[in-house]
Amino acid sequence: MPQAPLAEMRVAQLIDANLDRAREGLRVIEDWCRFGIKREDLVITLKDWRQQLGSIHNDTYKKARSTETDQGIGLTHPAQGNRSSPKNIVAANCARVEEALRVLEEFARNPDPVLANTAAKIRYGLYDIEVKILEETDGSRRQKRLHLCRLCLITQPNKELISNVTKALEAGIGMVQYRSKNSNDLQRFSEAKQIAALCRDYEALFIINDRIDLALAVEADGVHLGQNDLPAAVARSLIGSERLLGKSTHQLKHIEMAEKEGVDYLGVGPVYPTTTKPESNPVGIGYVIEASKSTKLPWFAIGGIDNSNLKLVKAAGAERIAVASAIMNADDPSTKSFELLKGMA
Ligand code: 3NM
Repeated sequence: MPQAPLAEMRVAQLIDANLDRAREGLRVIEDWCRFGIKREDLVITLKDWRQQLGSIHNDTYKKARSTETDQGIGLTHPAQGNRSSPKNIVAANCARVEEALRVLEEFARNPDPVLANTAAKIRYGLYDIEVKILEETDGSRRQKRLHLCRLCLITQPNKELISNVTKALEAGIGMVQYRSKNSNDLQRFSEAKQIAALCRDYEALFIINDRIDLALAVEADGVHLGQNDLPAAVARSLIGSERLLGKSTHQLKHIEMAEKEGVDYLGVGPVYPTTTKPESNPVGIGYVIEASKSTKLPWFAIGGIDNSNLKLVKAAGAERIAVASAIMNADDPSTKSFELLKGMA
C-alpha cells in the first residue's frame, strides 16, 4: 500500500489534533451556555458548529493520528490551573478554539479548502458569541428576570409556608420576597435557605426583606428596604452591584429619592388597606397613576391587591404587583397565583 508522503501525513496529524481541540472546546462552551446561562439560542449555534466540524473530520485525518509521536500530549500550561470561575473557563476555551481554528485555516487552505472556509467562518462567529457570553453576568440575568416579572409573592409566617411558596412558583410567579417580622433568626435562615433553593429551581428571583445579612447568607438575588431601613448607598456597598436593591415608596418624593439612590425597583403602596402591614395608611389608586407617569424603573403596586381590584390597579398603569395575603391565605395558592398572573397578562 503506498504510504502518504511524510509532510502530508504530518499536516493530516496536525489537522486531526486541531479539529479535536476545536470540537472539545466548543463542547465546553456549549455546556456553559446550556446549564450555566441557559442561552438556548447560543447552544443551537455552537452545536451546529460542532456538527459541521464533525462531518469534515474524516477518516484520513483520524488515521493519521499518532498519540505515540505527539510531543504535546500531557503538556499543561500553568494558566490552566487558574481557571477557577466559569467565566475564566469559558474565556480560556474560546481562546483555545479560536487558535485551533486559525491553525486549521492556515494548514487546510490547500489540501482541504472546505475545512479552511468552515474554520474561518466559525472563528469569526465565535468572537461574537464570546462577547455575548461574557456580557451575561448575574446582574444582567437578574435585571432581565425583574423586567419580565409580573407577580411577586411576599411571604408571611405560615405553617404551610414552603408548600404555599412552591405552589405559587409552580403557577409561574417571577419573584418571591421573604418577609418575616416575628420569628427568630434560626428559623428565618432555615426558611430563607429552602425558598432560595426553590426559586433557583423555578428560575424565579428571590429577595429578602430588610435583612442584608440574611440575603448574603442564603445568596439571595437581592434585598428590599423600607423608608426607615439602612440608606440605599450603605445597602448597595454591602450587596454589591450584581444584586437587586428594591425600595418601598409611599409618595412621589420617595420615588424621586430612590431613583437618585440607584435602586433597581420600587414598591408603590399600600394601594388599599392591608392587614399584612396595618401600621401603613393606604395611599390609594391615585399614587399608582402618579407612579406610572413618573418613573422608568420597574415597580410593583402593593397593598391589599386581589382579584377584586386587580383590573383597576392594572388600568392605573401597574405592570407588576406584589401580593402577600391573597396568595398566602388562599385555599389554593396555586389557583390564586394563576388567576393573578392571568389578570396581569
Ligand atoms: N409593604 P397584602 S404594603 C409588605 O406599601 C407590604 O410598602 C407595603 O400585603 C408597602 O398583599 C404591604 O397582604 C403588604 O396586602 C402587602
